[in-house]
Amino acid sequence: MASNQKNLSEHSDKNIQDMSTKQIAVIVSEWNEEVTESLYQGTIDTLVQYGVSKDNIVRKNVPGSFELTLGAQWMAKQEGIDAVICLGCVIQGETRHFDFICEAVANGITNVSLKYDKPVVFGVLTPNTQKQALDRAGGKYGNKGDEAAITAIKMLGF
Ligand code: DLZ
Repeated sequence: MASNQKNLSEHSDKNIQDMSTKQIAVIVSEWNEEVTESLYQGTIDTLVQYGVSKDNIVRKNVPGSFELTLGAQWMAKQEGIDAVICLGCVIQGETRHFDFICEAVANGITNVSLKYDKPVVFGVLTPNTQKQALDRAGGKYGNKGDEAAITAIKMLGF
């Protein structure tokens, strides 16, 4: 289902457990900062809403979405970290950069998750335009940051 048919901020409350002792790393790409800061805000609001302590959330920035994988690996290998959320926004341009970055991040994050046996969430928007990105970063289609947070929470309650 496309995200213009589902509000990214809506979710069921299944598989939600006590989150008060969970430690979550949130990695934020600095490219398309207006979008990624909104994703971050949505992520934090949802984590806190479901009982994650602000003191147990570690934020790290990376220059672009391509670097999310290594950032995720550095955080996932830390014993105290229970889940990692990766936030980025790759906007389709006129070159094949888009394809290379999206594929590398999707594969990279999957590998980190399997290697460290922890949820590593793909909170990366891949729109054609900045407007489509903003529509999904707190706009009319909700916030992918909310979705990323609830995904981490549900996987921790698996
Ligand atoms: C180079 C680049 C381009 C063209 N576009 C984006 C983008 O839309 N979103 C994003 O997060 N990062 C972009 N980058 C930067 C790459 O992710 C990466 O930081 C650089 O290629 C350096 O490795």
